[in-house]
This record gives sequence, structure tokens and C-alpha cells, in this order.
Amino acid sequence: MNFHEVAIRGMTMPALAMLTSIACAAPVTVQVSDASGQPLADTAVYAEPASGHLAAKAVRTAEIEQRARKFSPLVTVVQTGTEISFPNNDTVRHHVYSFSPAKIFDIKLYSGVPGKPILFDKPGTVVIGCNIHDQMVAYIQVVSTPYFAKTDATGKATLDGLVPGKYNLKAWHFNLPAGTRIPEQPLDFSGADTTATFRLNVKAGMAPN
Ligand SMILES: [Cu+2]
Repeated sequence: MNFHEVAIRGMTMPALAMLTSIACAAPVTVQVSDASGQPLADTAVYAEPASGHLAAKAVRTAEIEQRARKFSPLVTVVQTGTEISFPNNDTVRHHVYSFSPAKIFDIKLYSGVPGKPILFDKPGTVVIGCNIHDQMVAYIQVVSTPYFAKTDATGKATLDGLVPGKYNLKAWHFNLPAGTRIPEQPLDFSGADTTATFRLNVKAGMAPN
């Protein structure tokens, strides 16, 4: 029996009911489609509290692996302060780099797991590549809020754990035309189930540019 089981067994019923209601706080469901109305996967969706007050997120690590000369996942969304590691699961060596202002870095030719993860401490888009394999590309959207998600194949993303209040809801996709302001809309979250939709000026299924 682990600590959590002990804690839950020791709880009174009202306490358990409260725990359940906290765990099941209503989500914000966001549906993203492309210019022609098709579901758009791999879109970063995030809610920035209008008050500027931010709760911390517990998970502050992520991983982008290299396998079959590709980065996986293609799109990663993290909160500022997250460390990302870049394990190489290929037999060839890779040289991972970024020239993006939000995080400039360089992990020289390596195999296996590089010694140190990279800290992403500024919000923005980070495009990563490999010096050896030009076709390798991946995107990291660093956001200054713990409320974020990525759309699945049906174009849907679910934001959990928002406290009621006003937010700016944003949707970023790597195929948005360069220099475009990140599309946003106000979100007034009452605590009840909420849905929002975005239609972005991009084409679904288009190869990363
Ligand atoms: Cu490579």
C-alpha cells in the first residue's frame, strides 16, 4: 500500500467527495479548424489569465526524442521554466540547435542522452533543427501560463484546472503565416463546462515549413 492509498483510505466521505469535485473541475474544450473548416491537429492552445496572476504547474520537464531522423513530437507546448531533454534514439548522431530569440542553443553532435536538459525560460516560439539532417524540424511553444494543451487529430484540445475568471485564449500553429499575431479571444470562465472555437488561416495536413 503506498502513501496515497493510505491517505485516501483514511479520509471521511465528505473529504473524498470534495477531492472528486476538485479533480473533476469543468474543462474548457477548444475546437480548432483550418481555413477550410477541417480539424487542425498540433495546435498549441493556451489560456493566459487576464489578471496576470499565474499558478505554477507541477510538471516542469519534457522530452523531444530523435528517432528515424525525426524529432518526436513535432510540436511541444511547455510553460516557462520547463527543462526539455533531447534523447537521441538513432544510431546516427544529431546536432540539435535553435536560432529562435526565445531560446538560442546548440547541442553539438551527440549520441544517447545529452548530459544536460535545456531550460526554456522565455515565452515564444522555438524552432529546432539538426545541423546534419536538414529535413529535421520541431516546434516548441513556450507559454507563460500553466493552462495549455495541444489539439489532437480531431482538432480538439482540453484545458483543465482553470480557476474561474477572465482569460485571453490563444491558438498557435506552426503554419500560421510568418509575422502573424497569435490569434486570441477573450474567455470568461465561470467554472462550468465551456467550449470555444478557432478557425486559423492555415491548411491542415500541410508539411511543416
Ligand atoms: Cu540529425
